[in-house]
Amino acid sequence: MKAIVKLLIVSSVLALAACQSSSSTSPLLSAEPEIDASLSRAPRTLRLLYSALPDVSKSSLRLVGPSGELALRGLHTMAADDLMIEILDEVTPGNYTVYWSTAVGDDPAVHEGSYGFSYAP
Ligand SMILES: [Cu+2]
Repeated sequence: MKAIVKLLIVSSVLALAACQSSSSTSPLLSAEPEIDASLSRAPRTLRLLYSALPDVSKSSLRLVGPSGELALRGLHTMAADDLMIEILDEVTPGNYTVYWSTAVGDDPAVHEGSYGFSYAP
């Protein structure tokens, strides 16, 4: 009985470890505005920080808010393992989702993901 429980614990720990080391792990580390942030001031830029330098030519950012997709301009990297872009449209109160895709470092694989933040002045 106890041996079976131990075996189950060991195998689930191994499954977790395998999952964390897989290449499908998101390279996104953090963002400005922060992931899931509740903002009281409207952001004017988005900056996403990755585990290695993004390839801008393989990257895209989209920002979708309460009235649809916002116009963005000037996707670039500050050469600090980041992507950055200016928000052209007015950020009105509500919930926002940032959609990103990129390839980082020497890995040609394109990763993508999304996260949210909210703005209430
Ligand atoms: Cu910049």
